Amino acid sequence: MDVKAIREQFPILNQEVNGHPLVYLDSSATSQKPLSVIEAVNDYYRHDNSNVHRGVHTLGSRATELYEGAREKVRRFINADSTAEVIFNRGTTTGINTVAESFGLQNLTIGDEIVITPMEHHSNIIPWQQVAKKTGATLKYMPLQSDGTVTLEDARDTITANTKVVAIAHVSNVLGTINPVKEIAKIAHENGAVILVDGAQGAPHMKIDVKDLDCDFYAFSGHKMCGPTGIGVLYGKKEYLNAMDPVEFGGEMIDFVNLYDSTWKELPWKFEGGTPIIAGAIGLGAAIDFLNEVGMDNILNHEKVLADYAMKNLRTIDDLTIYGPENRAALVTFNLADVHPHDTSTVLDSFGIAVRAGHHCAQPLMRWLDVTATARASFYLYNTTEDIDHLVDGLLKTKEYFGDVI
Ligand code: 7TS
Repeated sequence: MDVKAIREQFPILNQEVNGHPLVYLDSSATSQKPLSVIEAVNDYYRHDNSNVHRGVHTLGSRATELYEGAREKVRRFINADSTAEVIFNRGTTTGINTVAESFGLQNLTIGDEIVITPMEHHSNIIPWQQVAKKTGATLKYMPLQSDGTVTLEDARDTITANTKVVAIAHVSNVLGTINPVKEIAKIAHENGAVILVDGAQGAPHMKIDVKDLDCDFYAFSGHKMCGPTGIGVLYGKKEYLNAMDPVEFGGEMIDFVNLYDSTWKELPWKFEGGTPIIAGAIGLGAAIDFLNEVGMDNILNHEKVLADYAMKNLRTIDDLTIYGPENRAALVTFNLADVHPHDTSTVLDSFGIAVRAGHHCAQPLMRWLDVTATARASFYLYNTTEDIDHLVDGLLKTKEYFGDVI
């Protein structure tokens, strides 16, 4: 993989921040965008902007073709059977909320169980808390091992015949844990439950085959995979999506509207009420073209090298606590002695190094780790081992700066 050539596709990376070349290590929060994505959105607004699925004028047809063409690109990217199973929305959060509000409220009742893990992002906790409150179902947590992994044995113990939904992150945005979602899907199905995979940190970094994983739902966000903000995807198996009620009602999603009753369009439009995120979907299509050109396997291999290099080198820093398992995705969450992670990230920023600090929308996991917050460096296809050298150097300087605290 020619990382230098890849970096040239990302104009934002070519700048100085606080007098230093930018070292962007916050791709788990949002990735940067290549020129082809920026241009696809620009071209759409310059030449083709129109609403979709309405009227018959030329711009409308072009916009519809581009929008539906992007859906086909997503279908191929995740190997779904049909574009009917690819719903465009605002992102992972919206996808999980759709499944919770629709499938969850329709199918769960007292005595049923929802199984999640303590490593989930708030987006994959709160919707299920709400379903549990509204239906009387019980929310259960699979335990975590001390390194922040789940075992299949624990999955088998936690998922029972009463479990109706299992919802789990493909990859933890804090620990970098890569969960065995294919095996957990099998356990869920053996118990008659459906499985939703939160793919926010999975889809950007590895080849996703929803048929091979055999997950019933897979939610992800365009902005973390080189696409624009505001666009996301919910994949769902047709048999479930067909039986689910829409959660947003209005234009675009209806077939017939009578005075007191209405009927819905077929999939996937039933779940796309209102004017959709047209430019976002087109941008996501361009992002998928870009990722395919680089190759998802190449991206994964590159990130594995970065993750190993980061672990090896960060470990040489005394007083740095690293959280999560050895075998991990390309992100490292840490704390430097008693220095508050906000202070660590502020000092790093003064050297042009962008990392995220805080609870990472995973407060239950912070409690499990027994910390209030952490700092996190996360990597993507445009990062290099030199970026990690800068991070290590920056942390050593941070340590020096806060010497009296440490
Ligand atoms: N699930 C996981 C595992 C995530 O990492 C995130 C975002 C979401 C869901 C929500 O995605 P959204 O696009 O709907 O907001 N994670 C992060 C992060 O780690 N730092 O900023 C956002």
